[in-house]
Amino acid sequence: MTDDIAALRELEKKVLWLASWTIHNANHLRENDDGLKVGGHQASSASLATIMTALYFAVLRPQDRVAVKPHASPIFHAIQYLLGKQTRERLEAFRGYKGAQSYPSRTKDVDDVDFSTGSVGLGVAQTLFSSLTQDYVRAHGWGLDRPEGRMVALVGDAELDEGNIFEALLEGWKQGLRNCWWIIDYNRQSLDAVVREGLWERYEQLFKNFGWDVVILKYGSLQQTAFKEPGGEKLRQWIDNCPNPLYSALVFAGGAAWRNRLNDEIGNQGDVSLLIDKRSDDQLATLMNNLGGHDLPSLLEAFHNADNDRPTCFICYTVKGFGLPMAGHKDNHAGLMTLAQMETFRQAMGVRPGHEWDPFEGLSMPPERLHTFLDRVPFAAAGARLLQAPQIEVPAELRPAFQAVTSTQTGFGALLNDIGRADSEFARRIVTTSPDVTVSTNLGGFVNRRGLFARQAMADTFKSERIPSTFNWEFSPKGQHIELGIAEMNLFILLSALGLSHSINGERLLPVGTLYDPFIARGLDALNYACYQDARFIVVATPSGITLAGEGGAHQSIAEPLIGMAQDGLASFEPAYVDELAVIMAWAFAYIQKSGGEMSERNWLRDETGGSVYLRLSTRPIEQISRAMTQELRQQIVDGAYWLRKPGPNSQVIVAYTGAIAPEAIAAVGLMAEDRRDVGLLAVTSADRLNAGWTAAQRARERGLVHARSHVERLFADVPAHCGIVTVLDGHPATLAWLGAVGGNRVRPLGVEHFGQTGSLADLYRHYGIDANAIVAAAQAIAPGRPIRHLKALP
Ligand SMILES: Cc1ncc(C[n+]2csc(CCOP(=O)(O)OP(=O)(O)O)c2C)c(N)n1
Ligand SMILES: [Mg+2]
Repeated sequence: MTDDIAALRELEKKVLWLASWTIHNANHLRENDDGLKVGGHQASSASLATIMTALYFAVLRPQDRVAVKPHASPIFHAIQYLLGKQTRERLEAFRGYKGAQSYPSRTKDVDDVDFSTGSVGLGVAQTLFSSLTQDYVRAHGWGLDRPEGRMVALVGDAELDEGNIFEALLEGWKQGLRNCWWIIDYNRQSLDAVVREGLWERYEQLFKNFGWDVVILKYGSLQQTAFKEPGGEKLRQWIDNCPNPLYSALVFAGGAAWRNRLNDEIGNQGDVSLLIDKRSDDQLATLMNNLGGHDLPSLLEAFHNADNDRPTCFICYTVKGFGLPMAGHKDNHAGLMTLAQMETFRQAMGVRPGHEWDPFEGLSMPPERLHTFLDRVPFAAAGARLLQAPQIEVPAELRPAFQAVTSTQTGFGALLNDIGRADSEFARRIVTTSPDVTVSTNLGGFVNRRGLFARQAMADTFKSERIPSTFNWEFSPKGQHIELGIAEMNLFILLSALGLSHSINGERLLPVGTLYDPFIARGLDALNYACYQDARFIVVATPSGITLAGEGGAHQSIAEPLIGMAQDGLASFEPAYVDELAVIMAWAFAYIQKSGGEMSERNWLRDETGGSVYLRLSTRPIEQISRAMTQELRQQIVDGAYWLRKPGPNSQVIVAYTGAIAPEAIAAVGLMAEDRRDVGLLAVTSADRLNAGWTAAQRARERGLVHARSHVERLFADVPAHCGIVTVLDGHPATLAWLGAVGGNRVRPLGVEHFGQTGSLADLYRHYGIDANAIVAAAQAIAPGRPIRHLKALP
């Protein structure tokens, strides 16, 4: 153990050096003419150097997973470099093209990042939901050949201002969270300032209230020894009473300043003056900086003592910028060391010029011993950390029975209910979740069949009391639905955790989450985060748009189709008919499992690379089309559009519609058939994929692949240039407005731009200009000809 501590002390020093050098190199030394010198790393990283040294080199096991505080990325990469998982080239290119990423990234870094971080608060919650996911997987009897891991978040103290952390905390308590550590880097500084006094007490109470153990590491071992000296108790009291800004200021000012201040305030109190006097300025500074979070023995003891599966919060007192000249300064967040400061630091670290990247340069322990130590680090013992899981076979077709008049939301419920009926591996791997809208998004049928998940079984009291109820609300370890509280942030972070199970647990899940479409915005950053990490899931957003009529403007979504188009890693669909939905869902369950493939030249989409899927559905019952599903139609639905009525060669106008306003589009085409030639009707099932294919095909042509054609270009191949296009959807009109640019046609995009309100469907469609009449009026405006007889005067 003594030997271990000695090696860890050496590595702590080395990690701090390498991280500081990486940042310095990126900001001062590398050829960089864009003038973008951004800090926010140096001081923040140094704050966690000791804690991360203790964790990665001594405490963590291969099965443990970590979300590293975003700005501690250089420390993380330095540790991986010492463990042989990161290259010097990438460290030299830190923050540069193809270099180590500024914030740890699962997909862009090569050194086995468990969870990406960047937008503060999200990585923290991700560990909690990953722990629940691990419980889910194991309770279903999967992955039992692997040891159970612990999910660990390294948390900035100001990061705890993010509300999503508390939303997660409450959910964790409800779900019986285990195996989760949150280690708070309590440096009492945020980006701009010093945090409020006494925050730790609030945190302590809060975490205890939610059933967590709380361990406070305030004083380091040097301080604890000093407190036992005569006068030591007075020193402790002084430390306890010292306001955060003053402590930070004195850390920055150094030993002489500590001496003056301590002498002024407690120096006349007998024994304590001796305690101060017998130390040099440097020794005094070392003592006062020796907070728990910078003391290896205290950290190791605390971590090793927490040898159980209880959720535990460690509040570790630290100094932001520890060991660097900017330590403690309130402005240090973006602080960079000057060339002169780095030179002094280099000398103090015993690093010779030209040997800055040598792993053991300047250390006093012989390299062989350090090698031997590193070879035995438990964390690195089990090889690659990103796991794989085989794909689950998905039925080629889903064929639910549905009514002649029905909605996509009802169809979705019927589809999942059908899947839930079968005893297949496919059905077993599906896990559904919803933030308190399970019943109102039609997941109830599936949940009735497959049950709710909880580690401990819980009977449905209504059922046991024999009170009739439509829904069977029984919890068991075999259940396949995770019921969440209302917080949409939690939905997306849980989907992120479930959707990474193949990589984290080596066991694939097929997650399906539901919520109301407008509330996507509520969890949007978490959705973006899930996609950024390449988590795989299907999110079903229903109901949507002003089609929600009577519910009014607070529940009617407008911008979501644009989110669906713009969100990377998410293929978005808005089908009008249930047979389309069935095709899309069968495709989606396979798509979320794909990885690594090339872009397809067929449609210029990344179908073989895979991603997540967003389905925007509706509660509006519409008359279904009775038709056979052909292979060709199936493919076109998935590619994004098909002709419901193919325009002739002399077509004057085309109506392109998406989603639940299909009946209005069909009616409009009928109304103008006598007065405009060859009217076409394009059913757009995915504006997102249609647009993405078009963009990619253009890019391919610009690179010389002259024959590249996207699906939409093929659809429009015979449309004459004079033909006008009216686009329409229950969402923002920009979603389809670009269609005019494909073949250079005039376009009039209809949709919803302003907050909705209550009313009947007819009232609202008329008011917002997406009813049949508005479509006809738009067609008349852009496709001149004789007056369209059926056009009524618009109100
Ligand atoms: C959601 C989000 N908002 C703002 C930021 C910008 N930001 C990065 S770090 C930071 C302050 C972090 O303070 P703390 O968590 O205490 O970390 P420290 O740097 O003190 O270690 C802020 C505001 C961010 N990364 N994410
Ligand atoms: Mg802080």
